[in-house]
Amino acid sequence: MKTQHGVLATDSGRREFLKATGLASLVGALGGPIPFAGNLPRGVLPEALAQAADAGLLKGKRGLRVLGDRPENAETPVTLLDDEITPNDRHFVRNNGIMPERAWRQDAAGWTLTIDGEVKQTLALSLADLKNRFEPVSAALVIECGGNGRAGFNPPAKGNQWTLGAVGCSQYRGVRLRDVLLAAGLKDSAVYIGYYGEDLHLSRDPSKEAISRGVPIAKAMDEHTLLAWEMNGEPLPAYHGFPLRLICPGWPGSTGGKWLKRITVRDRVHDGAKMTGGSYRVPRYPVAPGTSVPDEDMEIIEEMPVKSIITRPGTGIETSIGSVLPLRGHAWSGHGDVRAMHVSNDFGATWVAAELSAPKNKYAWQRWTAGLRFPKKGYYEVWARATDARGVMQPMLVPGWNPKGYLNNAMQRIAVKVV
Ligand SMILES: Nc1nc2c(c(=O)[nH]1)N[C@H]1C(S)=C(S)[C@@H](COP(=O)(O)O)O[C@H]1N2
Ligand SMILES: [Mo]
Repeated sequence: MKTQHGVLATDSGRREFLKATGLASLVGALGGPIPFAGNLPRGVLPEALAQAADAGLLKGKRGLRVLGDRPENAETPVTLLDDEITPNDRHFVRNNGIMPERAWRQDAAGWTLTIDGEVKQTLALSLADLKNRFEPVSAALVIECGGNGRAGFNPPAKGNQWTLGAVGCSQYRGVRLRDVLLAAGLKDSAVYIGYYGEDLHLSRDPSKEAISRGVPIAKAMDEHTLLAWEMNGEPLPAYHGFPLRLICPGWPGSTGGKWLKRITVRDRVHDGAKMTGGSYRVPRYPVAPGTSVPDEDMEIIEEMPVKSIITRPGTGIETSIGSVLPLRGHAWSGHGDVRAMHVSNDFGATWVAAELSAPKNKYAWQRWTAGLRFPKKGYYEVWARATDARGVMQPMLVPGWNPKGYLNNAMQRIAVKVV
C-alpha cells in the first residue's frame, strides 16, 4: 500500500523506513511541514501525524496523535474520546521501552506471573490459574498518564508533550490483586509492591528495566486494584500489556504495569526504574517555575487530581445567536466520585451547572452534558470544570509547575464562533 505521498506503508517496508529516518522525517515525507501548525489550537490533530498512526505505525489504532516512535507513544485527540467506554483502537499508548514479542504473538504459552518477596509462599500463576482460582471482576477504569497535560507547562518540561489525550476509560476484566496477595500470604514486613514487565529497556540491556514501579501495600490491597487480562471483551491488546496488566485506578497510569511477569512485595518503598529522582515525583511544596528542586524535597505522586474533558463539540465550532449549543464530555478524579461539573461562556465570570451522571463503578469516568446560549455574535470560549467530592475544583490556569511536568489538570477551553 502507498500513501498519497508515496511512502511505502507495508509493515516491513514501513519499519525499515522508520528505522532509517525516525518519526520527524516521516512527518516530513508525509507532506512537508504542517502549514500553520503553530496556529492550530491544542488538541487539533495534525493531519500528517494522524496519517502516520493510521498508516499502521501504531498497529490497531485509529486517529491517534503519535508523539514518538522509540518508544511508541500516542495520545487520543479529545474529540475521539467521546465514547462512554474507550474502544481499544482509541486508547492512548504510553511505552517506556521495547514491547515484548509475546504481546504481538498474543501467546501466553509458558507465561506465569510470579508473586514473591515479603510473602509466606512464592506463587507462579498461569493465566488459567488466575482465571480459575480467584473471583473474576469487571470494571470500567480510567487510566491517565501522570504527564497528561505536560505541554501546558512553562518553562517547558522535557518528555512527551501530551495535551489532553493521555487518558482513557475502558472496561477491564481480571481479578483483585488483593486476592492474589492473600493467597501468597503477606508477611508483617510488607509495605510496598514493585512490578516487573516483559518489555525491554530501550538499550536492550536485559539487566535493565524500562520501568518498574509500584504502590504502597494499602493501595495494592484496595479492592479496586486489578490484575486484568481482558480489555473491552478482548484479550489485552499488545499495546496494553498482553497477557496481564496491573491497574491501580486513580493513581498515575505508570503504577499499572503492563506485560506483567512478576510482582514483588517489598519491606520498603520500591526503588525500581522510574520510582526515584524526577520520575513521577513532584516537589513537596510549591516551587517557582524553573526551579531545580533537591531530591529530598521530592515526593512520589499518589492520587491523580480531579479533571474533565470536553469531547463535543471540537474547538473552533460555529454556532448561531440564540440557539442552544449542546456540550458534553467526561469527568473523573483519583479521589473517587466527581460531585459537580460547570461550564462558562464568559471566561469564567459566570458558571452554569452541567448534568452529571453517576460513574458506572468507582474510578470510571462520569458523563456530563450541558447546553449554552450565546447572546451576541463574536468569539467565545467554553470553559469546563469539575469539582470532586471534597469540593476541590480544577484550576483555571496551569497549576503548580514541577520539573517533569506532571499533574496539569487545568480546565479545558474550546473556541466557539457565534454568527
Ligand atoms: N511494563 C510497562 N508497564 C507500563 C509502562 C511501560 O512502559 N512498561 N508504561 C506505564 C505508563 S507511564 C502508563 S501512563 C501506562 C499506559 O498504559 P497504556 O499504554 O495502556 O495506555 O502504562 C504503564 N505501565
Ligand atoms: Mo505515564
